[in-house]
Amino acid sequence: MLLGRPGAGKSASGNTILGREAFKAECSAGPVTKYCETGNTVVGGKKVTVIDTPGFMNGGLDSWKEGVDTHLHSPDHSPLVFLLVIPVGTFTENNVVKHIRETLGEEALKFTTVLFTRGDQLDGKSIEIFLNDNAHLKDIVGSVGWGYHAFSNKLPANHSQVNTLIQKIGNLLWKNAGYTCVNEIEREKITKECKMFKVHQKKKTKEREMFKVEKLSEDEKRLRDEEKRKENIAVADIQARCREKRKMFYWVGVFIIIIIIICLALFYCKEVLWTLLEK
Ligand SMILES: Nc1nc2c(ncn2[C@@H]2O[C@H](COP(=O)(O)OP(=O)(O)O)[C@@H](O)[C@H]2O)c(=O)[nH]1
Ligand SMILES: [Mg+2]
Repeated sequence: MLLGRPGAGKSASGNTILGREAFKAECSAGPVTKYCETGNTVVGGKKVTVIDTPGFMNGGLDSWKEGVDTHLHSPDHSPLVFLLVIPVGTFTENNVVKHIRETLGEEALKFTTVLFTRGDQLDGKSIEIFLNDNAHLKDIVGSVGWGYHAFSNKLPANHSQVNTLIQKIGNLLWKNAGYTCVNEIEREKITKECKMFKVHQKKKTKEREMFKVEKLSEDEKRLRDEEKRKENIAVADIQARCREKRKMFYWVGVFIIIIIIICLALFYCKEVLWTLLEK
């Protein structure tokens, strides 16, 4: 995992190790890499996963720590080795070691190598002579467990620099098994968290499925109610129309009966009416 300040050359170093432009590396005032990214390759027959990080932010989000957690929480994770990337000629790396120590514990420094970048800017000076002249950087190198290495990312064709680094890391892993977590208690805590996370995931999936079934039956019920309501309205409508028709037939019947009665009355009373009129 590549650590260091933004602009130190982490992404460029990742690309040099991978032998391709896997990560975006460019000169910028702010951090170019926003999240942890990984790339895989095989060097000297060894599978290597490079994790590029946004690096140390001044008072910002330490997403590189999230990257460490994600890696350690992933099943079958391989041990981690940290490459503390520092460009030669930088004198502002005061707190990097303190930062690693405070975030991951002293143990993490055991699995750290300082990776000097911009080796091409040493003007022919060897990295050893450069370090001898710089007490502060010498202190940093002295604080980490696995020395230093220099890269010239502007000379990616120089594979020997990558091979030497991987060999160095291979020795480190072989001897110390790498940074898996701070201690046994921490290891147990992570395993527990991992289990809890899985249980939580299962519970969430179950809840989601239940919710889906409930929602489905709720939708079905709503549909059925709606159909029933429409049916009731239609029936009520038909009944109302029938009632209207019955009423109309009733009054027409009454009217016809009255007319018949009047006609019959006129027919039977016509004699009487005639005599009355003749008189
Ligand atoms: N000359 C030279 N420039 C480099 C070297 N390594 C990185 N750089 C440049 O430094 C700038 C920042 O590099 P980058 O990898 O993006 O830094 P990061 O923020 O730490 O990932 C880019 O312009 C790189 O080309 C190197 O070894 N030599
Ligand atoms: Mg970067």
